[in-house]
Amino acid sequence: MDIAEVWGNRWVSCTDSISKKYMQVAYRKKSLVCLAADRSTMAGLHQLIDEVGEHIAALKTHVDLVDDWSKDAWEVFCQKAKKADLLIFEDRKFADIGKITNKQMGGIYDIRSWSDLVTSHLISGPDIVDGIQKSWNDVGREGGVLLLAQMSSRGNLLDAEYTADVIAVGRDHSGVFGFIGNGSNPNDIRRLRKSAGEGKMIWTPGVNINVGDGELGQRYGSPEEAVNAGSDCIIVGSGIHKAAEPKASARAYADASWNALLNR
Ligand code: 5BU
Repeated sequence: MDIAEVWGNRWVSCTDSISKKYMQVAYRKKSLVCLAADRSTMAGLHQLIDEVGEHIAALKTHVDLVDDWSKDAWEVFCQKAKKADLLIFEDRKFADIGKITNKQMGGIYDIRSWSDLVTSHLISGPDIVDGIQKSWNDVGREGGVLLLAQMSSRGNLLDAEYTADVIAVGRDHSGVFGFIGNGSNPNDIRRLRKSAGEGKMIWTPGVNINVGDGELGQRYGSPEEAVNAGSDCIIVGSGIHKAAEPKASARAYADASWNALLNR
């Protein structure tokens, strides 16, 4: 099957360059997996790319949880991620007003200089997206914003009305790459896909082969069901980085997500 057949409507409707890039990487690697690389040392992070890089399409980071972070070490790490054909996604969950978020893309971590994607809440209004886009623009780079339309954690306050408001802004905004959906619940994903239409990505955390409740309010749904319901990328953390054999586990998530896409 060629790439247009594999991705179907999404290939036709998601025309921005980062969506196309993601779909191409996923197609090359036969994997719709974004690894949530939640390790707190640089060595642990390097080890993850070495072990599972070939089975994942994107790498999600929390740059502020790395104990031995330094600017130089991070640069080397990002180069390694690019060499491994990975999109780099900082899950920063911005929430401030546009002009402050614009500055927070710089600062000590300088997220604008290495991220291809970032997450953002829309609680402060639509200018946050423009603030983020301006920061990439300032350094001559391109990036995409994933808006939190839903979350995977128990008791979160993103209700159906809020989700609809986020979609209404994000659907037609060229700076919005797509939406974060609740990977733990296929019905939530299905509803989100229905109102978001075909023209935006839906990426879903809260995915694990062992479904059910996780640590501290996290919830998990199955990789196949998430993709069947309309997710374009499953975000998997501990299911891979805490597995006894991360490589075999990454492979299993890649196969599950890829086969589900082919069936979809
Ligand atoms: P886990 O180990 O697969 O539970 O890791 C999930 C990751 O996804 C972790 O980095 C979270 O910050 C991230 N996440 C999430 O779990 N749920 C959400 O709604 C959002 C992000 Br948004």
